[in-house]
Amino acid sequence: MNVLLIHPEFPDTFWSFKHALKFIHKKAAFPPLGLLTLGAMLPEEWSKRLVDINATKLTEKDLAWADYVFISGMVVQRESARQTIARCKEAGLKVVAGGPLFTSEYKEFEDVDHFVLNEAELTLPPFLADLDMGCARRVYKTSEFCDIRHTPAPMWELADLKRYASMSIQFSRGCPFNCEFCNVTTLYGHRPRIKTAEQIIAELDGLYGVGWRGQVFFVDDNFIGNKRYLKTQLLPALIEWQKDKRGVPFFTEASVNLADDEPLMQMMVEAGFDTVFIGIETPDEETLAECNKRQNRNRDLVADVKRVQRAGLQVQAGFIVGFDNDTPSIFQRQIDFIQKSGIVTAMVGLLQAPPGTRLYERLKRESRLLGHMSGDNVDGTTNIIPKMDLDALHEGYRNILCHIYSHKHYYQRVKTFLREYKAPKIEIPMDLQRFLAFFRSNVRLGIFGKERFQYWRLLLWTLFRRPELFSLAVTLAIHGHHFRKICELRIF
Ligand code: B12
Repeated sequence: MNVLLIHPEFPDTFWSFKHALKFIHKKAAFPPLGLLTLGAMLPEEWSKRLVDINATKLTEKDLAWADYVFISGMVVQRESARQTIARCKEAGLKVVAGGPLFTSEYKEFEDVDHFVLNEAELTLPPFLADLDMGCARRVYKTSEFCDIRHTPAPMWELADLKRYASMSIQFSRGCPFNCEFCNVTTLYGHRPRIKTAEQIIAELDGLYGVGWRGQVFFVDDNFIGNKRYLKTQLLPALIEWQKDKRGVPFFTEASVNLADDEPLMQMMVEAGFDTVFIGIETPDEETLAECNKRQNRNRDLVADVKRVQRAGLQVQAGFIVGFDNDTPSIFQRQIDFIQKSGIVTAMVGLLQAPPGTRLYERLKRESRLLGHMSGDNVDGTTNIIPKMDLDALHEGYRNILCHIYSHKHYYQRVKTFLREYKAPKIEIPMDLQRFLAFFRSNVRLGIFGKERFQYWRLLLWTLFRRPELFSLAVTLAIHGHHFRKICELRIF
């Protein structure tokens, strides 16, 4: 059996990093971890090929080779998934679909032969058994959550690692919190399920063994969901692992209560973490109560962010406008918060209601739903009828993005951040590619870019004040270029 594992294309979005990837000659930011993991669960005797359309083309030769196609994706890849499925069906192939897009919207994909939904650890074995007996059903799904201590390590060898800017690895699934707008608990459960430290070390060894040097993203919904295990098992094992390795820094996602735990932050930094994505959402106390983001309440969130930065973790964060409680003053308050906290990568979106969330159910009851969400939470669209006038909301949203990603304010924010940030423990060594990226940024941003004045000023400032953060300053300047392109494309 010849199987093609296909990952549809991401549109040009905030998280695609397309305009930044050009500087480092990479095709995509992250590999499709779901498909690489699925590959390891399929029968060993099957021949497998990965086609990540973000990194390579799906050719006629691939289609002619295959007997079956296994396609994955998230909602934001909907359009490319549709086109790809149509192509595969035209080529006479059987299509099996799974992953978050299909788990959320499988009813809308009529051409797919089999849906193997939710976690493949649970739904794939019965599908494979039925397929073997020639009686495979159309839909396999479950409301249970699997024990990921039995999840196999991803088949890294299926991916051409050179095409990616970062690698991904997963330690846990699920989140102990219950924010009204988030579908993580529906999809992955409330009780964080974890892999063992041994599994993670084996996965990292696998990556290191195939030659990976560079960032590794722990794609957990909330990395600190089980602090005890982190402190006693995983982080000590990672600290040990790093001792004889070079150039593999980590980053992840966590809740803001990380800021309360100095020893935990220190251990994470010691283990090689240098960045963490945190859901801040809003600086407004009442709005935090509205969306049940209790872990963010009754805090000085700016001080929390600074504490995490000072510990040695760059904070990236998500923000949302369009909550019922929001008034027109929220736009300036979000801007002030983002600028003051020095959160360089600030993902600001309009409130959307993903199916399966408590928000979705509430707005359905209130007849305030408008069909599907786009899946891109930074494109200025929403699938809800907000309380605030929609034009005012759009205008305010546009103002936030125009402000925080304007040259002046973006570079100002980078500087605010670099002032606080404790330099990371692990450096990715300078190689030809990174040197060329520096050269390209000097030309594109420093000579032809409208930001050339701010660009050189930042580099000079960093050189004199924080020379150990120089390469990070260049990276952030390149990211700023990407974010501005996305803003220009969408809303300016
Ligand atoms: C890493 C990640 C990203 C990376 C993407 C990396 C990449 N190339 O895939 C980045 C940072 C780019 C990203 C961005 C976004 N993401 Co994201 N992301 C994740 C995250 C945290 C981990 C994904 C992962 O690798 N999981 C590990 C693998 C092993 O799990 P998996 O992919 O689900 O695969 C399992 C099953 O689904 C199944 N499976 C998967 N594929 C297939 C295929 C077949 C055929 C079969 C049988 C089974 C199967 O088997 C696997 C093993 O169980 C998930 C949350 C999560 N816990 O999964 C959100 C998640 C996928 N993201 C989500 C969203 C909404 C987004 C964003 C819109 C913004 C945001 N809020 O983060 C953007 C959109 C992207 C864009 N470009 O605009 C949603 C998707 C919802 C949906 N229904 O589609 C999720 C589920 C988080 C959430 N809160 O709901 N994301």
